[in-house]
Amino acid sequence: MDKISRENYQFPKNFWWGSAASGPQTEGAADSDGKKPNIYDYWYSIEPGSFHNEVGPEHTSDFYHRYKQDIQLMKETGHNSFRTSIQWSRLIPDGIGEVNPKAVDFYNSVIDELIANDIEPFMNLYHFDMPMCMQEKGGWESREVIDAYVKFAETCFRLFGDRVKYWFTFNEPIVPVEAGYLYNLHYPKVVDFKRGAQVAHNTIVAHAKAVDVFKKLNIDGKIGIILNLTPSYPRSQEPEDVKAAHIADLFFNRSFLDPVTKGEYPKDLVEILKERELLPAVEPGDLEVIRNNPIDILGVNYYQPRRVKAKEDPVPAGAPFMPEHLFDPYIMPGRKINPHRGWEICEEVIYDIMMDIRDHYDNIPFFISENGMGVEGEGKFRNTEGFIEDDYRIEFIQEHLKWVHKGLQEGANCLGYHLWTFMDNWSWANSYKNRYGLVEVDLKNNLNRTIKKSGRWYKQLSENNGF
Ligand code: BGP
Repeated sequence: MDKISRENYQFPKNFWWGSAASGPQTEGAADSDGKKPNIYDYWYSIEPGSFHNEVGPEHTSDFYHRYKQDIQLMKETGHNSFRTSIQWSRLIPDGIGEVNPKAVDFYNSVIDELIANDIEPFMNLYHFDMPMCMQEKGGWESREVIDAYVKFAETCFRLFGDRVKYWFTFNEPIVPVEAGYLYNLHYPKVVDFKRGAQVAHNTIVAHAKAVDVFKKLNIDGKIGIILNLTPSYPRSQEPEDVKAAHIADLFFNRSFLDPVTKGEYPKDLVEILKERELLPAVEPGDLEVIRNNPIDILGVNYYQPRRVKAKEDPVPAGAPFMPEHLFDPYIMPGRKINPHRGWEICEEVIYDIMMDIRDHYDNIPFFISENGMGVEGEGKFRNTEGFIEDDYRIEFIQEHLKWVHKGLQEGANCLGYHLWTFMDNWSWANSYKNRYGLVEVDLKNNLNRTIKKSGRWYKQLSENNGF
């Protein structure tokens, strides 16, 4: 891997330094003050064993009650911006209809408290958390749910759009497709590519309609989407490997990136699906609303690349279609791995993403909306003063930021960097297994918060606007 090293790395004026989190992973109070279950609350109620150590989403980190203290900790760790999400199942507990006044109070207080502390609130509207009552109607497979989501989005814009200037319709919308409709990881655990494709298309329509409403309301702010980009690298430059990487990229990156930025699906992806009769149902007006509503700003979550090679393993006869019928995963010798998460760490890929956006996506404004390192058993790094010395996290951030810096120097339109995440939080089926925070949350001791070494370092990073 190339190495870059300079004496210091200065970032542009007003660069965003902060972190990302989500409502369902931090708020807790899952059945308090009128909130109704989302799919994770429900899934935990029927299958607690599917969650690491059987820790469910009912309390998470209790941000619902401790947000004031937490926002002070954000200040102490140098945040000038912070993303979280509004839980649909809290704001509109029945999915559609009545707005929950306690939820309005809560989100108003969070937004006001952030602003009072000079922290720009970024609000996301969907972080995998489908209200259970909407899942019962078919979730993203249902057109009724698209309409309900657009109403929910409009309600948020009207309630909070006077103060929130950065809006995001979805976080990683491909994850519910992969986890819930392809790979049997998360509820509803369907394994059916065509249904997954329908979920993907309907999500994109819901996104575009929400952007449309936002524009029509003339809100003074920007709207976008947050995508997890996992660039595909071929094993070699042999044409078959290169083609495999291109196909993987179509499925896992460009399926969402192209429609939300360029207003249309990649033609070769449509061809691949058409040939196999896997195209989702498209209603009149869908392609138009997608075409007419490109985003203002893109959030890029970057964790790991995807490495692929030409298909070698035969596909069992009659097996239902999966994208992996068109390429094989490739384990690159010598790759660097985060053993706790099993994800490759390859810092320079963040630069490749920046160049791709510059060169192929009109250099649209974007920011790194998530990047981070989950580590299990961090308690062993606690020092005698009682805080965790997570030097590996500081190094992880620095090594990525060096490449972000290079991308900026070469003209990428990157506006900031948000770490995943502010404090250790609950993470779907992994619960609290891997810790990502700048701030430790002590599950054994009243959820006490303690700033880690990385949190102290992050404050300097932000104050110096570089390192
Ligand atoms: C992203 C999600 C987050 C968070 C993060 C870390 O995909 O947006 O919600 O979970 O990944 O992943 P994990 O907690 O599964 O290790």
